[in-house]
This record gives sequence, C-alpha cells and structure tokens, in this order.
Amino acid sequence: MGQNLARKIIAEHLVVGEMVAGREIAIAIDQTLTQDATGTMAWLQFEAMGLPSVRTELSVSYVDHNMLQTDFRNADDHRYLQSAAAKYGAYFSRPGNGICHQVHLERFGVPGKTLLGSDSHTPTDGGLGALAIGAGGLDVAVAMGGGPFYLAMPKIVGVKLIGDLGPWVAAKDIIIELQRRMTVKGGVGKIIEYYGPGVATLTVTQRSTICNMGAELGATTSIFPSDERTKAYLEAQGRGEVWRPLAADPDATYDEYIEINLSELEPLISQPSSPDNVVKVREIEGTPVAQVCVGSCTNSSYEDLMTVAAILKGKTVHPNVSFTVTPGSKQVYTMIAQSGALADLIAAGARILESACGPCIGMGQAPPTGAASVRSFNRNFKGRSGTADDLVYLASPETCAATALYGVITDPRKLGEPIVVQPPTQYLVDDNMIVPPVKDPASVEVIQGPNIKPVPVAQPVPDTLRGRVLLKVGDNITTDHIMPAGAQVLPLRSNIPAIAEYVFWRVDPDFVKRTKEMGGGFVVGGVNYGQGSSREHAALAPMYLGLKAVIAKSFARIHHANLVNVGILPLTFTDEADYDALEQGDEWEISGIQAALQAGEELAVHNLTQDRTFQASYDLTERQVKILLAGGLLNYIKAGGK
Ligand code: MIC
Ligand code: SF4
Repeated sequence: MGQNLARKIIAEHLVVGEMVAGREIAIAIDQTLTQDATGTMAWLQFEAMGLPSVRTELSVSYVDHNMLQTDFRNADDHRYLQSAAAKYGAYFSRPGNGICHQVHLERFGVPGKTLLGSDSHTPTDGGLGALAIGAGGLDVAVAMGGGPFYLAMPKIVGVKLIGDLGPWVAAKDIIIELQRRMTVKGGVGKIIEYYGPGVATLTVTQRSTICNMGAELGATTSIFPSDERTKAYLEAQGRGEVWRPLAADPDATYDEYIEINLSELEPLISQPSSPDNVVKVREIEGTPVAQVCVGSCTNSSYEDLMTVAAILKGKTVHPNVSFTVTPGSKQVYTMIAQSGALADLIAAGARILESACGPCIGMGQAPPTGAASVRSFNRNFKGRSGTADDLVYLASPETCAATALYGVITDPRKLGEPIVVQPPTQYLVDDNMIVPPVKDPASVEVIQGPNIKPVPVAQPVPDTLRGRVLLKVGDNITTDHIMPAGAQVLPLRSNIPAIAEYVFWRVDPDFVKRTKEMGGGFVVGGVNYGQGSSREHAALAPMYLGLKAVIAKSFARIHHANLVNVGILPLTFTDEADYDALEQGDEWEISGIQAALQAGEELAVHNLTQDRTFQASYDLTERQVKILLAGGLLNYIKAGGK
C-alpha cells in the first residue's frame, strides 16, 4: 500500500513507537527555531539542562515579537538571546531581519527535514515539504539538546486540490475555506497533507500561507509535496542544492479525505472573533473599516506585497482608514524597495512597519474602540489586537488592499483586471543580519539582564488535590485568554513571577488575586481548551500561581503538552454533562491520584460543596504520567528520563 508524504517523513525520523494514529511516537528533530517571546524561557531551560552546545543540524534563534523596546527589558532579552546563541552554537537572526517563519522559509527550510519551533506557526515551512511542528519552549529546548520530540501519531488528512484559483481569489481563501469546513478544532491530532492537480498551480509562498494558517485548525502541521515549483523557489533563494523531490505515492491512502475545487472558491473573510467564523466577502461588503493591516507570517511575502502595491499604485488609501504594511523579512523589504513598490505604498498612504510581528501580537497599532480592522493575519481572538472590544477580520492581501482603498469591506473582484505577481527567478540573498555560530564559544559570556528571572521549578503531582474551582470558562479558550500578549505584557516573558500577574487578565481581572488567596486550585474549560499560541507561559504562569489541574471537555495539542511539561494535571470529563453541574467556587478533592495515574484508572472528583462525585479521565501516555510524577519535564530530564 502506498504511503502518504507525512508518513514517509515520520518513518524516516521515527525513533520510538509505532505509526498507529493516537499512539505515542517520538521523532528525531533536524532543525529548531525559537523566537524571542518564547525563546528566553526555551534558552533558559536549555541552559538548565547543562549541555555545552546544541545538538541539532541547525538551530536558529529569531527576534521578531518583542520589538517595542519601551525600556531596558526587551533589549536585555535580545542581548541574552544573542549571547546564548553564540555560546551554544545557534544561528541568531537579528531584530530587523524579519518574522521567524518567513525568514526560515527563505533561508533555512529543507524539504523532508523535521523542524520543531517554539511558535505555533512553525508549520509555515510545510509549504516547501518540511515536517514543521510548533511546540512549547521546553520541548524545543529538549530537541536543541538532541532529544526526540514525543507526540501522539496524528491522523493524516488528505486534502485534494483540483482546479485553478479564479481572478482575485488567493491562497488565503483556500485556508479560510478550510477554517469554514473544519473549524478551529477540526485539525487537532491531525496533519493536513495537500495533494492533487491543484498543488502545481500554487507557488511556494502561497503554499506556505496555507500551511501557516493550518495552525488555526489546531492541526499538528500541514504539508505540501516538494516539486518543480519548490525546486524553483529554492534555486531563486540560492539554495537549490537542498531540494529533493517528495510526494505521496500515487496509490497513497489517508485517514480522512477532503476535496477543494479551487475554481469554485471566491474571496472569503473570517469575522470577529474566531478564524472559523467565515463568510463570503461579498456578504458583508460595505461594512465600514477603520484599519487595514497587511503583514504577519501568513501574508507578508514579496509576492503578497508586490500585489498590494500594484493595487494601490497611483491611488490613496481611504481617509477613514489607517493602513499598515509589514514586509515579512529584510529580503522582502529590500526587494520591494528596489522595485519601486515600496514608494508606491508610501505614496498611497501606507504606514510601513518594521519586519516583525507588530500588530499581529498587539505590539502597537491597536484599532479604535468598536471599529472594524481587516487584516491579512491568521488570528482574530478577542482583545489580541490590544483593544478589548476589537472587531478583527481576517482576509487575503487582495481583499485588504481593496478594503483600504474604499474604506469599507470590499470584494477585490471590484478592482478590475486581476494582478498576478509571479515569483522572481532570483530573490535578493544577503544573510548579513544572520549571525552564524561563533568559532570560540568558550570565550562568550551569556548576558542576563535584571528582568530575566529563573524558570520556576514544577512540583510532582501530589496524591491528593484539594481546592476551589477558580474559574469556569467556555469552549475554544485561547492561550491569548489565559496569558495575554501585547505591548504591556510581552516585556515580561522572561520573568514568570511578573507575567503571572496577568493570567486570565481580560477574562477575569480578579483571577490572580483569588488564586493567590486560595493558594491555587482548579480551572474548568470547555472544548479545545488552550488553542492558539504555543506560549508555555500559559502553563508556567498558572503553575507559578498554584494551579494544580485543569479539567476540560478537550484540549488543544500544544497547550496539553505544556501543562504536562510544567506538572499541571490535564483532565477531561468522562461525562461532559458534569461540566454543566459544577460551579465556580465549588470545593473539590481528588485523592489516590498517583496510583490511579500509574494504573491508567479514572479519577473520582469529589465536589465537596455540592456533595456529589463525578469521574475524570485523561489522555496521557506512560511517559507523560512519569513526567507529571517527576514534577515536570525539566525535572524528568534532569533525573535521566528520556
Ligand atoms: C502567536 O501568534 O500567538 C505567537 C505570539 O506567535 C505565539 C508565540 C508566543 O506567544 O510567543 C505562537 O503562535 O505560538
Ligand atoms: Fe508573529 Fe503573528 Fe506570526 Fe505569531 S502569528 S509568529 S505573532 S506574525
């Protein structure tokens, strides 16, 4: 029986387990990626493991998230990361060089290699046939130390693309269509693999847009074959030698099948405040807009920005719209400058931002109160923009440009003759902002500023847990809800005691006070708890406050792993109806935990307040049970665990 591509790459990297969906496997990791917002913790954890240098083929440390530098803290983090990269043998992509995923695609991604990144959009490199997975910082630190990455063998979903995109329909519309069909939890435990005749019609940057936003399906990763277009892309990046052809066998099978006819798609848009809240652009045309932002790791390639510039050339952005443009990398920035497109954008009234995450992570450009903001980004979770009652829409760069011109949500098909920008035969290659590993690491001193505090130490899961339900929340709670980002909070990423003050900040301003007063307790969630960002701060900070267990209807993959890694017990309702009965403030006791975990038995949760008992389950591998009993992954590794 023929193999699909994802299974082939996993088989090549398999070090533990059997490739049966749902069973635990471990795969060797060839490359790692860290970014500054998650990277300080990841590198501190790497240092805590006591290894002299990284043991991957390639590890790159990027700076792209914390860029405001309103005081010493961001700058200190950047200096720490640069010195740690030098000390431990990683490449360092300097601030200004670009968004990690865009730069990694351009300069480092390799078809058939595994890439583990401390950022949920690491799957972007699936656009060139890499198996690229997002994970918590500690998992990435372990991989930097040469350890394999453990995960449940995903189901592989085959998405067959047929037909051709029509005029003004973009790659972004393909992935928004999948959001509509699969929802933000439809991809959990799955890899999305694209195949079929429609693949050849898409460029590598289009494919990367699709793989990037596969993260919003909750998917483990997304992947395209590596074909002639991949070869052309890598050659244009001066890296033709790393190309290898990769595809599913012709008779390959998948665990699930989806078909998308590209010819039938039309411009789509995700409405506030979830990527799967999808409608056709024309259905909400005319909605007034105060802000339009083009950029982010989803849509900030050379091709994207050249298209936007061509649409705006000789015109002026609508007077009611603040329009920002972020080139994804220094390569993109320089190329649009040299071509004259940058001048066209500036002349049209665009506010050009540095090559970084910027507005996508609420680092500036918060939209006005109650006003619509249309963005070419991948996430529109409530408040993520920095404005509490924001109304963020997600769409293609083409829809964004049309909307910026008219000041209302506009179907780009109104713009007349389509603009099609072909990928260049040669990208501008200059790696002068990437610092390679130094020759004499012994001479390097790692510099830690005063805001960089040690990683808090997790405790083994005790045999009995007693405490209150501190918070009860609904479905699809994101890590942005649990541990917000943005200009006020991101400078605290290397200081868990300080950042812990913001846990559930926008959901319930009293959560931290209550948790401290009660000395910890439980959080209750609905389905897909912890979707979104890979930030392990959403586990580390609650752990620091004393959170002992989270019980939810289901979990997002990365957050579930992060909870285990910091020693917080992730439980699920054996009977979901029990969710309805319990109330915030109830006092619970769970006893006999250690023995039950070791025996794989359910746990009885005694609701002392309501004088009733319900059953809790868990989806933990034997290794994860050991990690919880050892007091988190770092303690487990230090004690010799694999
Ligand atoms: C995001 O898009 O939410 C982030 C910010 O890139 C995060 C990482 C982080 O929180 O630092 C992610 O996607 O993992
Ligand atoms: Fe940065 Fe936004 Fe991409 Fe996250 S989604 S890596 S914040 S650009």
